[in-house]
Amino acid sequence: MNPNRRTALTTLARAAAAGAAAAGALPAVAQTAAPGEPFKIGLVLPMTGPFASTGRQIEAAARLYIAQNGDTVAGRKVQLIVKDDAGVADTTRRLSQELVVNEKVAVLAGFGLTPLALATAPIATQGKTPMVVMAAATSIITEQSPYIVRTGFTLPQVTLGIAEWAAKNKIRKVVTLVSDYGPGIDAENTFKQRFTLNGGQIAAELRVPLRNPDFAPFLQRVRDAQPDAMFAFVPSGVGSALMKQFSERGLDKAGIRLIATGDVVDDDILNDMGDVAVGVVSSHHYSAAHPSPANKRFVDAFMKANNGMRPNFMAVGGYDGMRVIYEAAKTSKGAGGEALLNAMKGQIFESPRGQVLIDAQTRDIVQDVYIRKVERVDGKLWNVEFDKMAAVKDPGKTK
Ligand code: VNL
Repeated sequence: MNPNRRTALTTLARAAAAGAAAAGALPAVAQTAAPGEPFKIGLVLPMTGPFASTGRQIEAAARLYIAQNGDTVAGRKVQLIVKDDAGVADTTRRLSQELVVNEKVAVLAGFGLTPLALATAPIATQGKTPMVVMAAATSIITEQSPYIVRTGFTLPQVTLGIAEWAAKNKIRKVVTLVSDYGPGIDAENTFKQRFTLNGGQIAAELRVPLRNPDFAPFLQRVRDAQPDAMFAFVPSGVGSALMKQFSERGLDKAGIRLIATGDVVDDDILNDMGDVAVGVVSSHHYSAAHPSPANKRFVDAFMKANNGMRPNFMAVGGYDGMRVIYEAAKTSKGAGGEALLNAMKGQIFESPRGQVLIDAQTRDIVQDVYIRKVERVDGKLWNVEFDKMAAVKDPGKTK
């Protein structure tokens, strides 16, 4: 038996035991909807505002999943309720509360950014409602409620790969530049730890505001430090602005390489970045160019259903999140609450990104992380995978 699968199965068995113990400890709640009532999924996303691309990708993926797998599960009609939080945490929390209290959703899902997920965690706990985090990627999120399950990724998980790659590829001195909030700090810390452990040197650590960032003064500082490379993390959608300024300020001409997490060379915007992106090496859990039949089917169907829009890693987090919800609903026979949550734990399946596991102890995703390089293939830019770290857990969880 493949060792990953063995670990996964052991984990699964332990989860079953943990689930049984937890069920005894918690007060019973009426979570079983009467037959004939819809199975409601509350999808809370930034559909407007600076992070609307994340909402657009996840909603499209959720709708694709339903179109492909049917709109009934466990004999109940699936009702997807999409709410726009515009990327504002107070709004996310209010909308989630309404979904739980008024709509009596079986599950909350979405959560485009870390502050939005953190604001909602107490609602999941109080409402005993499973909360599937499809996008937000700061390590600590899953620890904020026992009802949270994550189907996206974490920044420490995907940053290890590029830190290792850099140290092995003649990059000695690096400046880090990250968005100044949870996932950026996670990326900065992980990169620094792993890169210096392998003999690398960090010349400066720069943190750029999340909202309306002006990269110019920061890039000037990078230039002045004359590193071999700049390591960057910015959230999905923001990479184009960073990339443009990087070349306008002449950093590439000054011989400074750009290395990053895959968020920077996001498939949603990569093809419009132009030649400056060619050659950028990054590490991430998903590339639309991932060469598997399952991914090819996913990318083709997604593009066909969405006017040629290419799916990015957010779409995959949303698509797999729906899969986790559907399969759990089948196991729980349409019941919500604890039964639905427990049936999410330990799921193992082939995602468009490759094999994944929802770790039953941490409720976080375990997955392969790929090292990729931007290349022009048939006139289009793609993140072409050339190496991988297998079955990576969020290293943040071992602290
Ligand atoms: C987060 C992390 C958001 C990575 C992202 O894009 C991202 C987050 C909106 O946790 O806030 O690419």
